Amino acid sequence: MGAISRGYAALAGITAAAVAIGTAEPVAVLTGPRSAPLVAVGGLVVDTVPEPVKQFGIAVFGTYDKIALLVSTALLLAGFAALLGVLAARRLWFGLAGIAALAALGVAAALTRAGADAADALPALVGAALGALALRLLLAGPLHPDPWPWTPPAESKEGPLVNTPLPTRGPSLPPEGRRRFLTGVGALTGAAVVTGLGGHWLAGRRGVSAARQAVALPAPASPAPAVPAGADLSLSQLAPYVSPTFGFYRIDTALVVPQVDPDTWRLRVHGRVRNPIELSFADLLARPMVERYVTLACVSNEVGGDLIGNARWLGVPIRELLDEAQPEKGADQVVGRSVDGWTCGTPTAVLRDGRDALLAVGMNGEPLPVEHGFPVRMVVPGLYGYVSACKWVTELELTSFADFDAYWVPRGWSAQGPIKTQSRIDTPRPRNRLTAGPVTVAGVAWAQHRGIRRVEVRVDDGPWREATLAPVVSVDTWVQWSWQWPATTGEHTLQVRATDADGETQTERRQRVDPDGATGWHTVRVTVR
Ligand SMILES: Nc1nc2c(c(=O)[nH]1)N[C@H]1C(S)=C(S)[C@@H](COP(=O)(O)O)O[C@H]1N2
Ligand SMILES: [Mo]
Repeated sequence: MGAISRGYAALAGITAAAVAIGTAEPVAVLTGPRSAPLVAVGGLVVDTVPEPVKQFGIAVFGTYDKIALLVSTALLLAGFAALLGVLAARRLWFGLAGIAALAALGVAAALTRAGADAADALPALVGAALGALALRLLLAGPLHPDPWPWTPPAESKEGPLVNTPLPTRGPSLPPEGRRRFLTGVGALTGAAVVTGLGGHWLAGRRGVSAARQAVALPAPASPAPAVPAGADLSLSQLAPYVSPTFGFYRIDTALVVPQVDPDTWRLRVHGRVRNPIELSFADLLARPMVERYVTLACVSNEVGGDLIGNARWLGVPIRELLDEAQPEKGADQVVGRSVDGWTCGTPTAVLRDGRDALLAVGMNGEPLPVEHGFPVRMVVPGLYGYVSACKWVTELELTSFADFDAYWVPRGWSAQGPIKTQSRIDTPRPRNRLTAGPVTVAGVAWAQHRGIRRVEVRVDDGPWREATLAPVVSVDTWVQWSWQWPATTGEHTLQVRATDADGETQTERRQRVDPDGATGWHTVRVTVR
């Protein structure tokens, strides 16, 4: 074969990678979206990268961290594939060995995911085989731009040739050869995109949104108390008292949302119990349901952050299931385990102390949205989500804190995660145009399961002024507060602090979100003209 330019060789490598990734997708329709190589490798990265790197990623990309991860994985792969193409143009087996190494990574990633079986190796294997085929076609087969082998002219009998022509590089390839190669690249990439998107679409159709639509939630035996008039101050920049389901913050390690069929879903309550239980979704729905407003909060919420939301949850008290299962003495931890292997560890005592800890099936009057844990999740008032709010939950295992570390604990987060008292200024915001005169300062404050007694605001390190608290449904939700500020022209600093019902005022000391939640007073700088 004639030599081709590096650019062409790199293009061949990238095309082969696209074919591998794209053709793996339809295979993953059969074996599940988490076995698709890009997602499997991304998931492995999520579970294994050091915590500071992940924090950096979240800080930089915010809630787009997952897309950012997939895109950067894809870009890294493209770079590697380009290099492989260049190597393969010299020796085809270099490229094939590189593809085999990538396939091994994809297989390893797919097989080490929770609940994986041998079939999960298929997408990476099929993709790699077709990617290798594409590489061969482009670099050592009929799509090569110069398929007529260039062979050095035999030494003439008349003596050594002096002006032996050197092999031509890319630019002087026959034009019909270039056309053939580039058409091949285009066709293969097109096929990769079509199978990739098609497979992705099919996988989506195999999702559980239809099953979710079909769920008829029972009426609660114990309905939620009505939201008192005035609980919501209805200010434009202030978070509503009940957070709309669409837009409710979402935090989890799942690169693809687990699709759990309620017909095959099972919950096992097992481990250190005298009486293990197993429930189907129908069994769960047949039990008396409780409906409660509970404000969920993420330990990764920065001071002033919005990883918090209040919803009306419908579900079965976890306490009742534990009473039936009869935990053994010393089983001080209940490990909630998701279908994707994620775990959280909740103190058994907290789940049995009478608070409304729920195995929830409904959110704001509808079945749980798939990304919020359909068909069943845990909701525990007073604890951060990472130690209590297991989505797509399928097991409650009784164990002890000494015997088992849940997902985030070996990654540097505290095993115990009670929510810290916090408050936030929602209005005004730094860029608002303010004019001198009365300005409404308002926000939310929370100390779930203890309740908020007092919220205070101060301006420019002046005296603390007590804000007015709006009524709440219960101590398990946040509260809206407001204060009328007689604003004067100039730059000002607004600060807020809350005191919980135990009389404990939130500390001024700034602490990072890890290991057990941020502290400090939310501070907003504004300009009044
Ligand atoms: N299966 C699973 N459940 C999970 C998580 C997760 O990563 N996987 N994250 C937890 C965390 S850290 C939080 S804050 C809450 C967020 O719940 P939401 O996404 O419904 O707001 O879910 C919790 N439940
Ligand atoms: Mo969280």
